[in-house]
Amino acid sequence: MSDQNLTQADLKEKKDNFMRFLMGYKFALSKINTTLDILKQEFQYIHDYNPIENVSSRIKSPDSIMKKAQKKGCDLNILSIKDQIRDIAGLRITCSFESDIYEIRDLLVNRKDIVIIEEKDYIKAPKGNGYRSLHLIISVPIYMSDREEHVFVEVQIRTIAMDFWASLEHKIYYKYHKEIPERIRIELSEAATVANQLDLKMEALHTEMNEIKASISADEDLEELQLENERFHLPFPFLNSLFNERLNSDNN
Ligand code: 0O2
Repeated sequence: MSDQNLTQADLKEKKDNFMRFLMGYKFALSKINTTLDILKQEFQYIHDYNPIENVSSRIKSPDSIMKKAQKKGCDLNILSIKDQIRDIAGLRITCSFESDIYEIRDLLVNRKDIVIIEEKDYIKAPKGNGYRSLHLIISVPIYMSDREEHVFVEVQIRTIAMDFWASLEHKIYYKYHKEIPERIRIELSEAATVANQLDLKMEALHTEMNEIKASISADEDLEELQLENERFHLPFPFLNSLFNERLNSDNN
């Protein structure tokens, strides 16, 4: 049957199939969002700190899917699109510090149900314009009423500073399709370097404060005494004098 002879019912069936196809991506995104929620709560409980500042997700519009497929020379059928357009579902995780990016990556990698298909590290090797982020293409199983499927999801993990730069760079160039003036390109790249310096500075301060906090909590542990199920406060001057006493008795 040629496309011209399609009936309203045929078109309706195609639309339904496409709708179910997109729903698969929606389910995959909810699944990862739930996974991230669990990781967030676990992390908060274990480390008393939440590395995830924000999570946003989107499904590519049919318009953008079609444009990307045409650009890539991909056939406009569901199987080819599913295989070749791997960012139909996109998820962006913004974290506090650069080291959090790799922690989150590892937490995702270690999940049995998620398979990492591709990884692009634009942090270790930033793009020429200064863009930095960690990109993963992951494969996620989803369970429809009549079948199990695996769909690709693009995950971008970045710090607040990386996100600030990328969002504004996108806005600055929005709807501009000509050659970018050299001076603006250079200044944007310099701004990316400044954002990176800010990341490094904040991470160093965070590490230093963690060390200070760890030593304080070690002191607090010293001042707590647990006898069977009862907790007592052991005043530091008292503890200190006990220590001196042992030294004195050793000296005698
Ligand atoms: P949108 O609307 O953000 O989703 P591919 O997706 O494989 O065809 P590519 O370039 O190999 O294309 O993928 P890559 O490098 O993983 O980058 C894809 C996405 O990363 C982009 O999505 C952007 O979201 C982001 N990105 C990559 N480079 C830049 C950059 O220089 N500046 C900014 N602001 N974002 C960038 P799309 O396709 O643009 O669309």
